[in-house]
Amino acid sequence: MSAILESINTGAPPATYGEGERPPRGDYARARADYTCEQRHDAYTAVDHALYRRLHERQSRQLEGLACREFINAVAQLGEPAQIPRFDDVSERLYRATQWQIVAVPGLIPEENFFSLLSQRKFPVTEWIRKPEEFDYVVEPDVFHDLYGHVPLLFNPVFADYMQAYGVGGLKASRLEACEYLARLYWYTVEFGLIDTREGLRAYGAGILSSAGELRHSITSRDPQRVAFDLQRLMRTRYKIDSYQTTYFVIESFDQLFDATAPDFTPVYAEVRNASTIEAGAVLDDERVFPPLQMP
Ligand code: HBI
Ligand code: FE
Repeated sequence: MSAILESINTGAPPATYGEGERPPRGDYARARADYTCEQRHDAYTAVDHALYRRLHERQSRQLEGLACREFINAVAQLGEPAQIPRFDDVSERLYRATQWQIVAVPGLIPEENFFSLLSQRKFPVTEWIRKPEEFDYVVEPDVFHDLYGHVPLLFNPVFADYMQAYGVGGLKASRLEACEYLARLYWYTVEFGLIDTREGLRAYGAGILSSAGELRHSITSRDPQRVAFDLQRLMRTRYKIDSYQTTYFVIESFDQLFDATAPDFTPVYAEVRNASTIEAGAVLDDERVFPPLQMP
């Protein structure tokens, strides 16, 4: 877990931060007990709005043939990118579609609070936006990553139910000391998941869909391994937080993802605990791997 998240989870800033890491951004003093806060829309500057628009337009130009259809169909629900959307406006449309809403948070929040919000069909969206010099990469999730990367798929009923089930599972995992396994599940599905469609491989993970470079890389590069989704195998697999992924897990459908995570995880945690950890980028003998997509 990153030092930033560590500091938020324990409430005390760690003695030292990894290089490039610094105290969490965002104004936590304004947050309520559940870590939500008001979106101060008037506080955004013209530079912030222009940056959001540039990020949105750059990403939207390259979705066709790389992002899953469900994502492409729902991006327009965020509203025109002329400025950073008002979360309440997006929530109105989202609630009508899948009874989800988005809530503003100052940044990364403790896992318990994160799981609790998801279990209530509330998606936490970071209020602040990166600086122009962070156009290509920002260490912590900002409003563009959370809003553009995560929110469109919450308009898909099956994925929306998966996200709530994930939150419910997370609250149980906290008691079972299995947050690390659930963090891997979040990472390899919600953040960096791929889906196999009739038209070929497509991205559905927010970390890919909000990244200028990783979207094409995840689908067409020969470097990473693309492995068929298997819950236990996934939970055994480490991930990298500061470079493109070397392993992606591929689902057949959002139904498969939801069904795989519907049963109680306790037996799965026991199997994972007794099995060896798998390094990112490794391929096991008998597993199905997917070739990269040949782009025209
Ligand atoms: N907080 N705001 C926010 N957004 C996240 O994506 C997030 C978080 N806290 C914890 C967390 N993600 C990860 O530990 C998940 O794997 C639970
Ligand atoms: Fe995210």
